[in-house]
Parts: sequence; structure tokens; C-alpha cells
Amino acid sequence: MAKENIVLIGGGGHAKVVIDAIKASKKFNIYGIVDANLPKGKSVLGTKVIGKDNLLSEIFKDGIKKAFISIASIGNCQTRKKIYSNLKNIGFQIPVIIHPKAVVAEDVLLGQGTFIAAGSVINPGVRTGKNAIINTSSSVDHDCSIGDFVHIAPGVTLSGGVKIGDETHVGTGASIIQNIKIGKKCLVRAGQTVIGNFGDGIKYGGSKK
Ligand code: JB3
Repeated sequence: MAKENIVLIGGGGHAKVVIDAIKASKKFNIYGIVDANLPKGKSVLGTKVIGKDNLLSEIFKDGIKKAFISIASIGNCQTRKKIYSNLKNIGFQIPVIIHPKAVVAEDVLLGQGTFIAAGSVINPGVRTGKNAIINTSSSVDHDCSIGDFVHIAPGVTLSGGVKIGDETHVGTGASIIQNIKIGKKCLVRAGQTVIGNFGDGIKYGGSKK
């Protein structure tokens, strides 16, 4: 059966990780990338930049019904949220993308647009909201709940029953012990170990130098 076309939004570093996962999963044919700054014709891992976001409505009318946000975010997901609502307004479906070298339990529920990178382990009972990123080699243990637009950076470890609020960024290599609750729009800085709950809007861990 012919693979369905998908258009990517963003052609930077995270796009390379997403393109690799899509190619490895063999689920979609990548139609092209729209990017706010990259020149038309630039190749990202063999996928061409075909224009900017103003092309998306035309692409949809031409029959490309799937799109995926291949921009990550470090601490601020407003761009992803803006793009997401634009895609939904146009009518795009935003699938879940899972690298075949991730380990995902069968009862896991992943919100639309969620990305699971290579080497990640998602254990039973996990739920994510929409457009979450579970990045390279991170581990999300049983019954964790991950909110909308959350970014779990590479190498993060979440023990069982952890709750992460919408739009929170958990930085590279951070560890969060079991049943901890973290609020919305927080930033857990890289390498931190979290052993206590905290609410919304907290920047947790040593300040940037
Ligand atoms: O550290 C790791 C494993 N990954 C990082 C990731 C989490 O964040 C990565 O190394 C980068 O630091 C970053 O990846 P990302 O999100 O791809 O950022 P960057 O490499 O800067 O690429 C973002 C791309 O999105 C750029 O080409 C921008 O021009 C483009 N862009 C920004 N805003 C946009 C928009 N493209 C479209 N279509 N629409 C926009 O609104």
C-alpha cells in the first residue's frame, strides 16, 4: 500500500531526528519541509525545504492531509502551540511518530502529534497530551502522565507515577523520583534530581551562569 504523504514544519536539528524516525518507521512519505527561515530547495537529510508556513493551506488543498511539527523547544513552546493551532485550523491530521527503536508498552495512550525518539522506553499506563516530545533515550516509567506540549529532553528518567504539567520542559539528563507532581510551564534544568513536588511556572535547578 502506498505510504501517505506528510509535511514537516521546521527543518532544524530536531527535524533531523524526526525525519530519521519517519524514514525508519516506513509509515509516511515525507512530502517536504516548510521553514520560516531556511531557503527553498535546502535539503535536510534528503528532504527539501519547499517554502514557508503560508504554503500550508495550498499543500492541504493539494491532498496532503498529514503534518508534523519538527521543531522542538527548550523552555518555550509558544511557537509549537501557534503552529499546532494553525495546522488544526487548516484541517491537518497530526499523527504520533514513534521511532521503531523505541520501546512503547501496548496500553500507552499518546496524544496527537507526540514524538517518541529512538532509545526511549515508555512503560505501561503512561498517558501523554498533544504534541509532547519524549526525546532520545529517555525513560518514562509506569503510569506517568505527561501534559500537552511537554518536552522530555534526551536522557531524562521519570520514575513511576510522575505527573508533568502542560508546557513544562524537563532538561537533558534530569531525574524525577516516583509519584512527584510538577506543574505547568515549569523548567527543570539539565541534570537536576527532583524529589519533591512543585507547582506552576517554577524554574527548578541551578541558575544559568
Ligand atoms: O538537543 C537536542 C537533542 N535537540 C535540540 C532541540 C531540542 O531543540 C536541537 O539541538 C536544537 O537545539 C533544537 O532543535 P530545533 O527545535 O530543531 O531548533 P533549530 O535547530 O533552531 O531549528 C528550528 C527550525 O525551525 C529553524 O530552521 C527555524 O527556521 C524553524 N522555525 C522557527 N519558527 C520555523 C518557525 N519553521 C516554521 N515552519 N514555522 C515557524 O514558525
